[in-house]
Amino acid sequence: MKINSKLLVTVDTHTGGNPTRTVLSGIPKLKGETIQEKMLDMKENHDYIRKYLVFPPRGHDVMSGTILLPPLKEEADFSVIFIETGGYLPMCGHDTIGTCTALVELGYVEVKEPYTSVVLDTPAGVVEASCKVEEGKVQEVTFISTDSFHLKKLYIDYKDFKNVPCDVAYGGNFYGIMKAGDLGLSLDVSRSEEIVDVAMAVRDQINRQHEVKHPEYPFINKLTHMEFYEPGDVVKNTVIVPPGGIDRSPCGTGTCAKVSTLYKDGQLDLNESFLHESITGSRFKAQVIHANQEGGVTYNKVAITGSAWIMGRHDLYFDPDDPLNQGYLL
Ligand code: PYC
Repeated sequence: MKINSKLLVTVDTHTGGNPTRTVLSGIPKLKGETIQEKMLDMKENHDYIRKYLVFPPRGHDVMSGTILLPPLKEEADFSVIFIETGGYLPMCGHDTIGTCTALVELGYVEVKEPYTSVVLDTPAGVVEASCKVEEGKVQEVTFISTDSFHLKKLYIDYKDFKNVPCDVAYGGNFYGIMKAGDLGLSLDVSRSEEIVDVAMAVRDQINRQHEVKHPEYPFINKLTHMEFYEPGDVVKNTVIVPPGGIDRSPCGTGTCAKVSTLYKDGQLDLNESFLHESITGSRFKAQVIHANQEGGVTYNKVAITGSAWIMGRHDLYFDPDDPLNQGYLL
């Protein structure tokens, strides 16, 4: 190995089938006093690292990960930047569950049984996670979301489908939530290409025609993810992540957006349990645990519970002479 190669050490987990590559070391010093500023510095000056980590040949279309940094807030154990093939996320639920599982099982935080607390400073705000631990193994992780809310209801014309309802809700990212059947879709793995194509077309149309803006964070200013669902006792969902992949998990922030919508519509009570099932059959449990009205918007704290598994560790060498060292996305 060349002496000038950089070494990035990662631990890889999956949460309900969706991967998280947690970067433990090897990241250059990022500029900024806050995690939002550091995320921006990484985006503007070190984006090659994200591409290197999540694009093929080291990643794939739904690869995502976390960059762990020393805590920038007193109450936090770590500050975290979330990355995926589409860019940077203010917050990610399946990554939170995956990273917390890795931090506890590998002893990066003080482990207490039966519950170990991990506090993450994320670009969307501070997230508290409680990990249920038995004999050193994390059974499940429950995290409390940053403020989640329903932004607006739209009615979309898409091809032959007219006046189709779409709830735009925020759970750490903005989601456009639509009933799959309203767009002639079913949440069947064999139709995944069609699901992705429709989702990205509808999302881009909404962004062209409507303003989607976080009231507090100016950098969260468009609809990034779509969420199709099929109703039932257990709601089946599929989140389509940019630039066009299907989340294998039920999607943590997407589930926060969904329960905020149900709560606003009076279809879910405070502390009522809600089950969300992904296209692969993996499940997250959710409940709105606190709701606060402000300026006509109901801001919710949502508790999300799910499980993750450690798959392995990587010593990844970044070779500056490798012509494909930033990977490629077809
Ligand atoms: O679990 O919040 C989530 C998430 C966002 C994008 C992919 N997964």
